[in-house]
Amino acid sequence: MKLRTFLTSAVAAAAALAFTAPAALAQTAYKSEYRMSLVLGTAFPWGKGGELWANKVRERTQGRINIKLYPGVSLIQGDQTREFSALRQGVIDLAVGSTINWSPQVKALNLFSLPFLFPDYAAVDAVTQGEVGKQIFQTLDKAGVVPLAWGENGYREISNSKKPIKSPADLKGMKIRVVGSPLFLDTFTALGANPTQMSWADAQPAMASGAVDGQENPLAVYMAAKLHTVAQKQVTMWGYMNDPLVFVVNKDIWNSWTPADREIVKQAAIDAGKEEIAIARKGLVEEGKPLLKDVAANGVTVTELSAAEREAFVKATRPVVDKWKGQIGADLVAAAEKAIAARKK
Ligand code: X2X
Repeated sequence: MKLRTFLTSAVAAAAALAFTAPAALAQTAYKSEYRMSLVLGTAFPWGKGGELWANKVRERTQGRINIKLYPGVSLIQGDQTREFSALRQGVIDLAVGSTINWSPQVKALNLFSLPFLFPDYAAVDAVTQGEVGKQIFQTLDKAGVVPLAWGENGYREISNSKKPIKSPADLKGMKIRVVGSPLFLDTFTALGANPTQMSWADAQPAMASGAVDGQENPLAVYMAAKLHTVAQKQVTMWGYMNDPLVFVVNKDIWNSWTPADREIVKQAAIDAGKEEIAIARKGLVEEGKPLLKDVAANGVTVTELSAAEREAFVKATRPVVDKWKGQIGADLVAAAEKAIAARKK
């Protein structure tokens, strides 16, 4: 081809491309596989939620959008605190992620980690499914991801290998594994414990070896991970915080999809989120909380607190709530408190 002919056709091709409708362009940019990050796999409600989402998207797009699951946050070598940055940077295409793990990057998400702010599931729903939830989604959007739906890891209960925890005094000096979020260090320090941050991947060997005495996670996680086999024979139901999950997509990936496909992915996230929340609450919302019996059946002592016993934990952690309100946003915390007070029980 002569140079002139080549240039002419190159210009023509560029012009044709420029006039192609954006939707058609986006179509050509679809990847053969999209990568979804998860901390916990499909043995857990969390991973199940990711799987439900991926399957619905594959079916409803007739395979145009094909999502592969990467549990154990394997796309970022198991370091769950890097998940949010990796999502923004495009190392991760989609995620079902914990508000705790993203809270160092998105301060508003610390709302859910404020100790004893959410007394029950109705309180959680009043916040996530209401105006405050929308506001948090706007914050996430500004932070560089596309949030689509809420899910739930669950109410985090404390376990340990030593003794029943009934008061802050029982926690004194106990080495407790916590997630990589500064608010957790404050909470457990206020309770007189000795908190130590580590990833979930490192936590289980640390429990097995006795390097840590205890941890806190939802009972569904405790059961699926069989934490009674790593010396965690004491569980206290204190319901100090609920850990919502968020279904999100990387912005560039989102923009590469047609509006119709975006709608499918969003609706699939909402549907999967609802199903996932029901799975996460299974055994805890029915009469007599049957999950507690399943836990006890493994030779575990399950301690339930009286209102007065629980109040001692609330009181001890009050300064943590006061300290963090400003960082989270006093208005946001006040709006959440108002929504909780007005909830339908
Ligand atoms: O690390 C944890 O404790 C876990 C699995 O619950 C989270 O990712 C927040």
